[in-house]
Amino acid sequence: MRGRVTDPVLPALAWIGLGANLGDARAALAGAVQAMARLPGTDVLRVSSLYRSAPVDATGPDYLNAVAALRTALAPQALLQALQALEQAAGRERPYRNAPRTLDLDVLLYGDQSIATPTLTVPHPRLWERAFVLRPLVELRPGWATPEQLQAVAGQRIECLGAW
Ligand code: A4P
Ligand code: MG
Repeated sequence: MRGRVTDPVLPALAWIGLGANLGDARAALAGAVQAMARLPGTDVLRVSSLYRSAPVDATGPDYLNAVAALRTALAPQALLQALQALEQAAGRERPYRNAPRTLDLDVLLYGDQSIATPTLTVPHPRLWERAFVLRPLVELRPGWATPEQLQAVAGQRIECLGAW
């Protein structure tokens, strides 16, 4: 039977944004990469360099950020739930919006899907406003963002720390 046209082709290529600015952020991000590789039907294909970035629309310590490319047989909502379980396991608390966090895992892109549900919006709606997303994404996918898009976030402080 033919699927609906909106059904994703599985496995799909999903791009995940990783961030943390509480506790041992580097260990949290490295642990998340290992944990994502253990998710059902999921391979971690590539991981960007580690980046240190100033909080955007937020307060608190500098963040560590990175982007990972997954090949996954998890459907988008199942992937989101799996990532949220990893956030919880890392001690994530949500006292207020954009609060400092031990681990944040956002679905940036999922294949070529556009998803707008109450719990999942893909592409991530603030992706293009954030150097901490665009810089590592473009490291893995050169040319994915236009020079104008990169210029728009050039005022945000971010430093590539290189290999993990
Ligand atoms: N949700 C909807 N779409 C998605 C998606 N594509 N991926 C829903 C993940 N979650 C998605 O998320 C809140 C709700 O968004 C979830 O229940 C989910 O159903 P959350 O993880 O509890 O909170 P959040 O990540 O703070 O929310 P949000 O709105 O994604 O925050 P932003 O806009 O990503 O901002 N500065 C630096 N330098 N580095 C950072 O990593 N992060 C933020 C968070 C702010 N400033 C930052 C950084
Ligand atoms: Mg999040």
